[in-house]
Amino acid sequence: MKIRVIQSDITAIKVDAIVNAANSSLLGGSGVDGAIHRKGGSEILKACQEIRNKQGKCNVGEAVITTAGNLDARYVIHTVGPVWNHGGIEKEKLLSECYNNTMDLAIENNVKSIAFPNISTGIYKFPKEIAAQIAIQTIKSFKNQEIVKEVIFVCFDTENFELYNRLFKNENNNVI
Ligand code: AR6
Repeated sequence: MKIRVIQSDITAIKVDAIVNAANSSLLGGSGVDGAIHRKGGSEILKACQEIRNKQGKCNVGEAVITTAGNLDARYVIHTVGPVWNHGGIEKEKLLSECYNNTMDLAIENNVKSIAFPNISTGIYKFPKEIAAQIAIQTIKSFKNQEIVKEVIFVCFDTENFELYNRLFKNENNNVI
């Protein structure tokens, strides 16, 4: 499994699955969620509404999969990050669960390439460095599976991009 870090708008990436930093309603919002629904079109919202009708809200740390609508991907995997709100170990575990549950769904759906935004580091105010460490550590725990071949961390803001690059550089490799 290769891991890459890029700075981009996630809606412009061509991968099997694009990950959305959603909220529990699954009905859209601002930030990356707004961008994905805007560019992906109404098919994504319709699929989210169908999931809502079946299972109700999506809990923090959980993930659901839908069509990617007009995006250049097969799927969008929506996961709900924790709001930092003073933080704590429970919040850190929930953020890790977002990456875990998203990867589990990707594997179940034979996703070969997947692009993650920096979940919870925008409106939900998770400290970027802690979030990046959790993201990288959790993704690395999937290094022995053989379905997902490429994980791309798509950083939107320069602070996250520089942070991810520093964390990978410190380890002296960005490929596992
Ligand atoms: N492509 C990639 N990353 C982006 C994009 C984009 N187009 N736009 C923003 N980001 P946020 P959260 C980055 O706020 O903190 C929504 O309203 C952004 O720089 O989108 O998990 C949901 O509905 C930041 O690093 O998500 C929820 O209510 C990262 O994406 C709430 O926001 C996450 O920022 C979720 O908050």
